[in-house]
Amino acid sequence: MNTCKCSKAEFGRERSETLSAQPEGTGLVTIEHEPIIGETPQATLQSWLTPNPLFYIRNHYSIPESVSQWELALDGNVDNALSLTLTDFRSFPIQTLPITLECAGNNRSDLEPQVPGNPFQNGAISTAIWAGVPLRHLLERAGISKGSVEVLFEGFDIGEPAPGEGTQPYLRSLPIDVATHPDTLLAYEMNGEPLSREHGYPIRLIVPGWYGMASVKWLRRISVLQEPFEGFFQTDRYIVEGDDGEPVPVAQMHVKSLISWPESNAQLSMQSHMINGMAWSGFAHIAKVEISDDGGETWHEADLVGPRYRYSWQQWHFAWSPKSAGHYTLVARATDEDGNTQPLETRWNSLGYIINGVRPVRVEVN
Ligand SMILES: Nc1nc2c(c(=O)[nH]1)N[C@H]1C(S)=C(S)[C@@H](COP(=O)(O)O)O[C@H]1N2
Ligand SMILES: [Mo]
Repeated sequence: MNTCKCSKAEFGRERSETLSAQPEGTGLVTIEHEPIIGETPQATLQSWLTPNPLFYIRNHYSIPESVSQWELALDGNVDNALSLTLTDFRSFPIQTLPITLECAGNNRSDLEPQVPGNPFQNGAISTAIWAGVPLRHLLERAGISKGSVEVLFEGFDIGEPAPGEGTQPYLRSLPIDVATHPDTLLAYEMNGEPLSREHGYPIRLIVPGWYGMASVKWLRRISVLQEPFEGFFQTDRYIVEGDDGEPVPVAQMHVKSLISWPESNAQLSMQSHMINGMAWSGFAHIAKVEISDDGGETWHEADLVGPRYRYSWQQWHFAWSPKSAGHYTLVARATDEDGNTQPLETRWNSLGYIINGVRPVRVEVN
């Protein structure tokens, strides 16, 4: 019996047309329209790779107008300053890596008491295969001079970060050892496609393992510094208070997991269900994920499944057979190979960063 009117090939074409007809960002859960900020929908968090149109977007300023005559300056404390075109980039070595980006403010809306800032749920995280040139290759070409401590990255986007701060580009720096790490990329491709405007066309920085704020989009200038950079997004934002009250910069992603399925308030039947989700850490591979169906009283180890890479999240699943009808509180807890375990409670901080406490998912079985 042939009830389908379309051949497989036609179906494929139809699908790709639907996908490309969708402007980037429209399938996201909108947090803000201008500048555009959106998170990945819950249903898409089941996919190890995030489709480009559903990759979360976080911008501080409006997306810069399309950059004609783009050139990237590499200057500062270097032996030979460089000016690079896109054609130059095509002649450099290419490195391709699957890398998870998580916004430092992901899950901010879970904090109690509430804090200001984008009220993200758990979708300010996505994974793509990034391709580009190791930054180190260009820094070696330019030659880092003696006395250098950091590398500063400037985006083409400009605005006033807070009232009274004055108009300035998005600026972030990295310590020299992170900048020269072989996996720190100047990326121009995302899942096999050129970067879209939303995600930093033509070139962006990708700092594997770090929260998203480090991965500067729309790069215009890279400068080697002899002093630590103290700009707004380095010292006023993306810091948390340490135990001694001193500000600690936000850097690597802390160990964390999420339950992709089931969703909160799901009604489930009395049978076996495959609970699934993701786990990640900027410090090391994931060692284990544990699941509890009683809000954290007892724990059971989940199976780690799918691809296993250093900088991308780890998929996991757990076959769960509820013993009786009723309400359950499911929680997942990840541990990485450095021995870091996801805390049961997030450490509250006033700017709402590094929110990695376990997140209960309440379901009803009947
Ligand atoms: N130039 C520039 N780069 C930027 C930002 C920005 O506002 N401007 N936002 C940063 C933050 S906070 C995050 S979480 C990531 C988000 O990258 P995405 O929008 O491609 O997901 O970009 C980072 N790079
Ligand atoms: Mo972010």
